[in-house]
Amino acid sequence: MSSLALINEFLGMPPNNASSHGFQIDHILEFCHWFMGALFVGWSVFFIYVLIRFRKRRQPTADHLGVKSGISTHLEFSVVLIESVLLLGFAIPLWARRVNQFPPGKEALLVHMVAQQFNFNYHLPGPDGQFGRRDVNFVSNSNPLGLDPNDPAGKDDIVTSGELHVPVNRPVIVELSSKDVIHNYFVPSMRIAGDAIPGSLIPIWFTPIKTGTDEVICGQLCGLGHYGMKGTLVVDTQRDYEAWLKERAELAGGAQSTAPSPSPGAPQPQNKPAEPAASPTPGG
Ligand SMILES: [Cu+2]
Repeated sequence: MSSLALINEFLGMPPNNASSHGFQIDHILEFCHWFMGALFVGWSVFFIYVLIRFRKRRQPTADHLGVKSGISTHLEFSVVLIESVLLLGFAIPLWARRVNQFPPGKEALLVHMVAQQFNFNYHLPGPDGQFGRRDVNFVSNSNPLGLDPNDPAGKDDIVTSGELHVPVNRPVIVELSSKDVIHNYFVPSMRIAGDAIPGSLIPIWFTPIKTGTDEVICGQLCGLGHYGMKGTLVVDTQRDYEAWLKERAELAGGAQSTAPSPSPGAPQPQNKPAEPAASPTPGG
């Protein structure tokens, strides 16, 4: 289940699958690649055969009747049949489970991720489980997500940049949005990716099954610094995760007192602030 098929390894899939659903993605990729490989070889052989069999020297005039046997019809029908089974039997149900069957709100950890050129920012609700209001007018260098300093729900919120910690074996829902252009939140080892689009909230979810450090990369060409848009996802044991959370909460508590005043001229494009009510699974 955890070892990667030869063809996936050959095609550059990261071998370490660290999420509970990842093996399903690996299986379907493996099957598709073998099937496409077989089609490629089959059609190539047929193409070369036709070039030789119907060369000008042997076949000076065209045959206007063409092929009479039904083999090609049967072959093409089989290809369509296998592709339909792949699509309707595997790909669409797997996709539907990813986008429709979210884990219940209480069970899952909900995190907001707001991308920007060229970084991943995270907004965590803090001990009260409620996300504070975000507004583009509050965005500044020291307040990258524009947390409203007057909102009591945001007092204990945690904002981090670049690195996110999550506990192992607990579903994580990450709600994606962006401050500037379209980015993509891609965690190859979790076999998950989702676009981060200004003005939209797009939830993705996964359940980490291995502790360790995983790479997060931006999967959309988002500007000159795109190549360097990387982050870190650290999967901790429950104890380590709580220790990290406590440490971040203490840091956030210290930063609250220096919350900046609103700067209406902040050079930020429009970004719909994330309302906890708009989330599919309100935190807490
Ligand atoms: Cu990006």
